[in-house]
Order: sequence, then structure tokens, then C-alpha cells
Amino acid sequence: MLHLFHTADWHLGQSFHEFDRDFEHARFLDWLLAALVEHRPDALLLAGDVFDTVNPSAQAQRRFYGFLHQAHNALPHLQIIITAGNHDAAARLEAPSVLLEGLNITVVGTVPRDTAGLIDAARLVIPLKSASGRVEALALAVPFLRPADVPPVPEAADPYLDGIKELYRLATTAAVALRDERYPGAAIVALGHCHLAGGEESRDSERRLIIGGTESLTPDTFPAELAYVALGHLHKPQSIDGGRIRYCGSPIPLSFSEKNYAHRVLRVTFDGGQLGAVEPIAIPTTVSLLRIPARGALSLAEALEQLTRMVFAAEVPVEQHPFVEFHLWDDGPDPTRRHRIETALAGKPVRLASIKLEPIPRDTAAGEAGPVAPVTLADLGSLDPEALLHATFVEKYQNPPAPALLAALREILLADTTVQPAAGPAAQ
Ligand SMILES: [Mn+2]
Repeated sequence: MLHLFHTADWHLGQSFHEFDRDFEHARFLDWLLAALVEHRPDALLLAGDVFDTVNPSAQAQRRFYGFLHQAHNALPHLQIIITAGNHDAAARLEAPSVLLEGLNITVVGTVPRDTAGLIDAARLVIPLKSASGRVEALALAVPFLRPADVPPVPEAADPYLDGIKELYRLATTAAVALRDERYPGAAIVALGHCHLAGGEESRDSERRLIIGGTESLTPDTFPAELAYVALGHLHKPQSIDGGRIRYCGSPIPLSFSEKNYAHRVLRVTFDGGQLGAVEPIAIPTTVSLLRIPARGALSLAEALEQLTRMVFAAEVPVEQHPFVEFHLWDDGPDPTRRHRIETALAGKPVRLASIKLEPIPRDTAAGEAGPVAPVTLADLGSLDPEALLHATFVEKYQNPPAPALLAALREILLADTTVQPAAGPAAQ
């Protein structure tokens, strides 16, 4: 019997609309340490996106290495396998490998190659021991793969996608050979950081893998010999292929679209080389994300009115203040909008993260004017600028322009006919 924890997408050091997430990450890591001590898994798999950026802050790095140190001290037999995600600096992440190996920690950022430059898939295979000291599983520590990381596949329909598949095939073949030779009955598991076809994405935080077509990886990328595939990249927990392939999801919401996700770590059990139970362990929320309104949008006046009626928990330290995102109807340019919201929030225990403007739904009865008709070059001279501004505002914001804006336009139009080009510097 062998147990492992599957986690991914920590994004340590994330800056969230200019706010720091260090408090939430610190609380998550404290919780994880306690959960490891309580459940005593044999291994911890971290499937990519350890850090949010390729150049994480010193504080984020202190958090990460501090956690590894504490986990090793508390559980010296715990094996930790860490792979790089698309947000990580692959080579830098694995730079301290030599030191970490002594702590039972394996970091794989890049695909190992032999002296001839050929991919050495056997080095991706990491034996995992159960509490009995016997190797009961072999883990394929595959990091996020870039096009240069995958083997060439002759006559491939898509050299990148087929190359990813070929790399998993090579690593699985190496693991099967090792199992049959030395560890009969061991389960084979793989890590990965990729986007499987049909996977559900979050807004704003995953950073799309823009290299062509990587969203089309299919489950058969992972050979049938793999009892379990521990994935990172998609932040919503989801399972594919009957639960053999899983995304555990991010431990904290990394964007407002993730606020209702069931953040968790997965506890995976193997028995006799087969996948057994997969149990989610819920991660407690330390800071809440607040959307105003809960769904849809409000006018600025309605939002300000709602704020006067809201009751907030008092006496909470600032790092625990909820993050707020407003959704307001876009009723036209308004340079005072943010300031008026900030003023209404002054003294309240919340942090203004963002204001999203939503297009006002078209009122079909009032929409008779229709879109502004296309004009020819010859028509330009005959257009009435005031009427054009009016029509554009009604088209875009379902509202006429403010009187002050019309007055400003009239002033410009008037100036245009009276000020002569030769007026000189005095007119500036
Ligand atoms: Mn991620």
C-alpha cells in the first residue's frame, strides 16, 4: 500500500491586481504541513507552477524552501517530487537539486539528455518507497514540455503534440522495464503540466499555452500502463478517463473566476500496483473573494447604494480583508468611477481588486436606431459631429452623451472655425 499527495499550481509570489498573496500562501503551506503530518503519505507530487513568475521574489522563494525544510524535518521519509510548469523558470527551479536530493526531494525542470544530446527518458523515472521500505511505485517526473523538449517523430501530423506523446511513451517504456527488472508489482504514475482537450479553463490566471494546438492533447497521450496521471496547469479540479487522469486544481483562487472552486489536495492510494481510492482533502479558505453584485452587474449608483447597506466583519488584519471585484454596467466614460468607489470603501475592511465594465444589454424596443450606418469618404463632410457622437453613445452605452461632453464638443467645433493656423504661440 502506497499513499501520495497530488498538488499543483501554487503560484507562489503571485501579485493579484497589485496585492500580495503571501499571507494566503503561508497559511496554505502551514495547512499542508499539518495535513502531511496527519495523513503521512509516502510522497508529495507537485505538478508544476511552483512560482507565479520566472523571477519570483525573495519572499516567495523563502516560503518555498522554508516549507521544504519544515516538511523534511517533520517527515524525513517523505519523498517530494517537484516539476516545473509553464510559469516556472525550468533550469532555475532545478538549480538547487544537488542540495535537495539529500532531503529526499527531486526537482525536474528540464528533460534530461545524455552526452550525445539525446533524451534520456530513464532519468525521469523516480522510484517511490512505501512505509515498509519497499519500492511500490515509479513516478515519471515530466515537467511542462516546450517544443524543443520533445523527441522528433518522423512524419508526425503535429511534431509538438506527437512529440509530447512520444516522450510519455519513452518514459513509460523505461519505467516498465525498470519495474519488470527490479520492482515487480510497482504502480507507474506520471506527472504532467499540460492542457488536455476539453479541459475547463479559468479566466485570467493560467496563461494560455499559445504554442499552436497544445489544447488538443488527448488522454491517449498517457499510455495505459500509467495507473495515475497527476496533472497541473488547469486550476479547476477535474478528472478525465474515469479518474485515471486528474487535475487537482490550485490551492487558492488565483483569479475571480476561481472563487467557487473546491480547492483541495488529492490523497491517492495504490494497492498491488493498482489505483485505489482518490480522496480530496479540502483546503480551508483564508481570504474570501467578493463579487459585487453576486451575478450580473449594477449601475454605479446602485453599487454605491449597496455598499452603504453591506456589513463587513470588523477588526480583521488587513492581509485578511476580502478582495472585491465590481461588475458595473458600462454607461459611458466616467473618470470619477474608480474614485467614487474608493471613497465609498474608505475605512471598510475590504481590498478593491478590480472594476469590470459590462456592456449594457440591448433594449430591443429602444434599439430601433440600429448601428451607425457606414459612411463613404464623400459623406464625411456632411456629417453632423454632434449627431454622430450621440448615435455612437446610444449604440455603445445605450445612453446619450453627458451634457458636459456635448458642450466640450461644441467648444472644439467652435474653436475649429475661429482659430486660424497662423494664430501663433499666443494661442497655445
Ligand atoms: Mn498554473
